[in-house]
Amino acid sequence: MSQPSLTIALSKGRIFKETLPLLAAAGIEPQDDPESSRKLIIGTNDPSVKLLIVRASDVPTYVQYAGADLGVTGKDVLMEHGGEGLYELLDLQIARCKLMVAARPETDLEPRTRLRVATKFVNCARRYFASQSRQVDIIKLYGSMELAPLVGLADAIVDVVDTGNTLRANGLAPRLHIADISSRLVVNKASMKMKHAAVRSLVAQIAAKTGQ
Ligand code: PRT
Ligand code: MG
Repeated sequence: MSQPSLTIALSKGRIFKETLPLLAAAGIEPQDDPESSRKLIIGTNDPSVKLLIVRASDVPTYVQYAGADLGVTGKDVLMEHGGEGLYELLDLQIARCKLMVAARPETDLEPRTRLRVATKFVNCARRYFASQSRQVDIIKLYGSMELAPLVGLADAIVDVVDTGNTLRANGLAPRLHIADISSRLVVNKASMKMKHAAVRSLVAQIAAKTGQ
């Protein structure tokens, strides 16, 4: 019997770049570079494995609905999505950053009125402040969150932070730590059953590379 095919959803940019050595450890080499190619389905040297190039925040959705068998996605994106329909298989320990509350250094984060928080991570933000027994007003944004406190749209933002340079360049500072973030290998629940051997073998080779 021929091997079942596997599709892996991932985003171009940092996740693609940092996933390449892990795929290589499993003997998988992409046939195109998503940075220069316009193809959304990229073949590999292994005829049974294809890569799907999707928006970072769409990876869990593709995997949930079996648009892809597997996916590589940040824990931030996974926390925001909720994780329905998929299993988290491995912490790939790549694309590390922190999910933080950031604001101007002088902003009182415990004001007498409700704090206004701008973010694309509305579920994460709501859960975090609820866990602190804080009522906040959440304003959904899709990008450039750092601008919101500068123009009075919000008191604070929730965003991922790596070096902190972007915050600093905009007069903001990381203030409250929500979670340490790294990318995860996720699998569709049905694919885990139907393609168990192929998924297991891929996971074992990647796990060996990450030292797990
Ligand atoms: O860009 P797009 O809107 O399509 O999606 P995305 O921004 O979610 O995708 P991408 O590829 O930028 O990030 C994918 C994943 O990488 C995220 O989900 C995180 O898990 C992880 N990651 C790691 C980061 C960063 N580090 C990071 N620094 N994601 C985003 N950033 C942003 C940060 O918010 C800031 O705006 O990069 C900018 C530079 O960060 P500093 O702190 O080094 O200045
Ligand atoms: Mg980005």
